Amino acid sequence: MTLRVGVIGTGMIGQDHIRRLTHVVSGAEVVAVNDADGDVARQVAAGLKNATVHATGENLIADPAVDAVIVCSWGPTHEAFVLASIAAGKPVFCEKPLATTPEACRNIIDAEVAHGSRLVQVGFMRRYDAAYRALKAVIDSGEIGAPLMYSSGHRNPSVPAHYTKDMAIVDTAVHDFDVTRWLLGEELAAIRVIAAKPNSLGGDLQDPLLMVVETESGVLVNVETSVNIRYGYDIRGEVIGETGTAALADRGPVVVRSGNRVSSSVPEDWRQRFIAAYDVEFQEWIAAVAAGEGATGPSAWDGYAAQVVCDAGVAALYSGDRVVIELVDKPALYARPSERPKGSR
Ligand code: NAD
Ligand code: ISE
Repeated sequence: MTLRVGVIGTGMIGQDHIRRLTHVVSGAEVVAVNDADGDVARQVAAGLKNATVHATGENLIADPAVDAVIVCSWGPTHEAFVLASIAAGKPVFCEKPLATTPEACRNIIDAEVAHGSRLVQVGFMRRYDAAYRALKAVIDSGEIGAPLMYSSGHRNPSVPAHYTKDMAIVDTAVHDFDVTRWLLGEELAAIRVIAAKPNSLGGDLQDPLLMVVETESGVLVNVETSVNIRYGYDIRGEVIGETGTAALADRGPVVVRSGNRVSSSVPEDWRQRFIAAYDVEFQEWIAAVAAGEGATGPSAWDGYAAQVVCDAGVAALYSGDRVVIELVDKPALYARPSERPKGSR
């Protein structure tokens, strides 16, 4: 059976996801689209076989021809679209952030808990990347002993003109916070943010930033964001364990030795670096929804936890203080499968 999906937000990532849903992954068809810019939505729909253009995201969610919703609009719009999808009882894949404040994320958690089973998945695609999965497998195997430190480098060649100072934390490092929680299997407990000597190519931005994060068990994590580094889109990760280390390997399928130099390629942007991860992310989401599971990937709790770290990070950036990260109690719905109470999904 083909899953009929509606996509809200047909900008950069919305179009990329529509391409993969239409031409790469199997089991889904984009039957409806919406964008605040109607011309963009109509242009995108023109490239699809049979997609309805809706005037609002709410109309798309209510459309009986739409089985599941994908939200790719700007962050501040996410809460309303995810809540409307839950109210309609439809599975919803929401690009990061789940919502732009911890309170808004909690509204989503409350609605999903009241619904009684998972419907929401957040677009933290790094969990589907082959290199990150291999890194997690090494950590979980115990081969390098207990993790003591983790280093996470997040480098963008440049960022758009509307990118503000806080975005290095809430738009960029949010991925590092999520993947750290996932790799280490624990919550983050405190954060400090230190601005380095500013990159002259970054205008008024405080770039690069160094974030020093402590996990609940005391693992020390450093997150570096450099968002004007020009040479390419480079994602680094290295775990220091008690008896060994494990790191994401350098990318590039080929290494060239020539003219007394060794070189390989660096991706241009997130679309190229994580192209396969996004494909796996959607293939697994489609399978879960088709199996009636609603969602099995990053949850509303994961979206909430990452957002609380972002909030604490922004406070730390402005105050210079070490800010403690405090989460509410985790609802049983988000316990790992083996920990879930019998009868719940
Ligand atoms: P974009 O600006 O290219 O596209 C966003 C689109 O949403 C625009 O076309 C805009 O008109 C539309 N929009 C805004 N408000 C709307 C509304 N109320 N209803 C319908 N449409 C509306 O931005 P983008 O780069 O595609 O980012 C979109 C989302 O995806 C953001 O939340 C961003 O953080 C996330 N994102 C995730 C990744 C990732 O690696 N997972 C990468 C890039 C972007
Ligand atoms: C963008 O929104 C993403 O999510 C990318 O993965 C990230 O690398 C980039 O910094 C963000 O702006």
